[in-house]
Amino acid sequence: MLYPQSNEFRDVISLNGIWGYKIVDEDFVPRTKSTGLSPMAVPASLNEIVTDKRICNHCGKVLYEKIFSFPVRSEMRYRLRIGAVSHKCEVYLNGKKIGEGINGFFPVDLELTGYLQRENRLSIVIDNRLSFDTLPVGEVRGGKQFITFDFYNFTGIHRDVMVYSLPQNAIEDIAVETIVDGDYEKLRVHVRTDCKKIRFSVRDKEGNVIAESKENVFSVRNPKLWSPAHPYLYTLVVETETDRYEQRFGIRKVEVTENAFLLNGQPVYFKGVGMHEDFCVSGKGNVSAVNVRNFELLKWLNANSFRTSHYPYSEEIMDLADEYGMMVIDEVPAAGMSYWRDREVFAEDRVNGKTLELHKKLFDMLVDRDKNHPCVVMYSLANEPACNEDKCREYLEEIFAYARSKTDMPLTFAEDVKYGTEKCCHLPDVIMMNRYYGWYDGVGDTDCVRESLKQEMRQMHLRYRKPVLLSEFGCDTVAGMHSCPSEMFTEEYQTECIRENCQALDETEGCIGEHVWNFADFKTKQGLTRVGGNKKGIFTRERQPKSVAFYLRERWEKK
Ligand code: GCB
Repeated sequence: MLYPQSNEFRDVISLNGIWGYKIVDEDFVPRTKSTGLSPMAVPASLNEIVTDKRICNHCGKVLYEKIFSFPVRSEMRYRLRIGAVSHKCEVYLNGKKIGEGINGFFPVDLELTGYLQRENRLSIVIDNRLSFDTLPVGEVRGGKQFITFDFYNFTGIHRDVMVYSLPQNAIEDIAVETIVDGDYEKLRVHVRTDCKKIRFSVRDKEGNVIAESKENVFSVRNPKLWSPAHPYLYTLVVETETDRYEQRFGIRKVEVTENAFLLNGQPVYFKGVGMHEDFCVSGKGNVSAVNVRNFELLKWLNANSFRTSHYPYSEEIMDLADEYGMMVIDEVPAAGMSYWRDREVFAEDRVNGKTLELHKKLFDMLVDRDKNHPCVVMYSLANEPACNEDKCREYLEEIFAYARSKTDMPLTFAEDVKYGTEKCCHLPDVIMMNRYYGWYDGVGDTDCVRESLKQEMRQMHLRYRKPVLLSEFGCDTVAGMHSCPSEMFTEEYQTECIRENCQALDETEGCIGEHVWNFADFKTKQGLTRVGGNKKGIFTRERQPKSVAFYLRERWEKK
């Protein structure tokens, strides 16, 4: 599915801005214009905006409505695109249901042709409840949402909403496959359209045409490769008699060996962070200013990568990652599959075959959405599933086999169970380990960090003969809190703990990188260990540095 674009054949109309919203009953259907709506911003999370606690904590359905009109041209096709709605939704136009969304982190893209009138009422009935039939998973208990994952379960329309027009016989999809062939790079372009006559051309960064073809397989001479140091991007222009689409792409090759992750044939070390789409007031809403600020800070840190923990991020973020040269570990929204504590989570009445089917579908949707981004160097299939459970092994074996049948890209998942009890590390190409030595493990003790971490990573690497990446480590830190000697929650402790972790990694064979948890402080559900959210950020939620940022900036400059 292509991102909407405007040119002489296509148009995009934004529906962002102020919508009306209200809480609605279970069986609500927006047949007629609703009354009693209050203003709400789109994109944004309503929980960060409202002042009424009941609305903030509402678990169930919410109506969002917007009236719009524009000059409809009879020769065009029209589609609606909602970048993301958390979590499920039913979409109505002028009282008629036109489709639904099944997950909070993917676009909902629906046909509008034939439904549009002079004035239109777009109604989106959001269901924010999580269950074992959704991803991430959760459970409604006594009318309240129970979750085990550690980020706030925001409700809202989180990404851009637009109506876009397409010509008849539009170009429906483009996939650019790059194949290294001596000094040339062969491109194989897969296009979905009803048109037979297609022309391809490739423009370099300066806009010069460097290749043209009527066939879908052709060469680019002496290509400039994409990498964090040189994030070179080309533009492929696909033209038919009635349509044109410009698809950005980059040429790069990724491989995994026993000890290394190779980008364009060279070992690369991942320096970066796990992140969240999270900001004050906007919540999970896509805000361009915040996105650009985040990338400026990543560059300032000398980072070269991040993981989209724990769900796919907006397309705007993926575009910026291509441009800024950030390698992305692109994660499916499979979180919450551990720490249920009472009994196993992989069970007939919990994470089961139905969850797996959804998981497969979402993997397909992720690859379909992100396939042309050179920044994506690896897909992550889950965060911290209970991989000490036998049924989890069976489940992950299935999802890994499925994903491998769909992509050649390296696959991974983040695991957090102690060496010796893990049952799933034979599956990924790279073993991502989330470890909190000096925090959850060795509370207040940074002396234990170095040896414990080194030993566990070495054991993992030797047993599975795969590269290992420390995908989460860190400690909660209240900005501005200090102590000498260092104590937990102070900036001194965070720097000390992270330094100890990093030094262990410098001495660990097969270690291909470090992702600090987290880029910035973020909102979570309330809990005894969360004072105003998770405070493991290198930056505050407002995006100002804590002391550890200066340590990492210096370390990563040299690394
Ligand atoms: C983890 C999770 C992450 C949490 C983090 C923490 O292992 O993957 O989602 O936020 O720990 O801070 O506890």
